[in-house]
Amino acid sequence: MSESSEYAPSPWEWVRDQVEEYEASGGTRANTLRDTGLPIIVVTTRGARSGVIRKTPLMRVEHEGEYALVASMGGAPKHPVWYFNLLAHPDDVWVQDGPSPFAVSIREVTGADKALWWERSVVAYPPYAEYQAKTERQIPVFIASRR
Ligand code: F42
Repeated sequence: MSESSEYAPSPWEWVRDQVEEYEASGGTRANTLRDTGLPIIVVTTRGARSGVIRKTPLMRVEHEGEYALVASMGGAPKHPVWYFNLLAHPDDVWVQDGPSPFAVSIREVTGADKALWWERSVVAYPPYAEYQAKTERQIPVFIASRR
């Protein structure tokens, strides 16, 4: 089942539509979060249980060719599902930042490394700070590096 290439679009319409338009335009349209003007990337994961392909837009937090994947979900009390997909299938992850997706290796950061990437994340997308303030969970951050 984990070899499935079936794509299961997000149940959230605005997310599904953003992925569709971003992909169809090679990243030239639908490449910001709504009217913020701040850039996004699209991350592909494999479902932890279903094994199907999932696509998740995230804010673009790039530094020297690496990307932070911030599991903020607007400061909700629970981690987003894609966080668990990354843990379950770390070797099946792609990032699209422009015309086409590329395979990445991922690592979750903690301690000083996380503090540094958190700072970069908040510079890229200031509301992350508010999201962390409003939830008791520690918002996880993964780093994606091109393979
Ligand atoms: N979310 C963030 O967390 N951080 C961001 O920086 C961010 C930016 C952003 C920018 C643009 C945009 O359009 C959306 C943005 N989002 C951001 C929202 C993000 O794209 C996700 O929609 C959000 O984080 C929620 O992710 P989620 O994985 O929890 O999505 C839910 C709604 C979802 O897709 N649920 C599916 C469903 O059918 O209910 C299940 C998906 C799934 O992966 N299931 C797994 C499987 O095996 O298939 C496991 C199921 C299980 O129970 O274990």
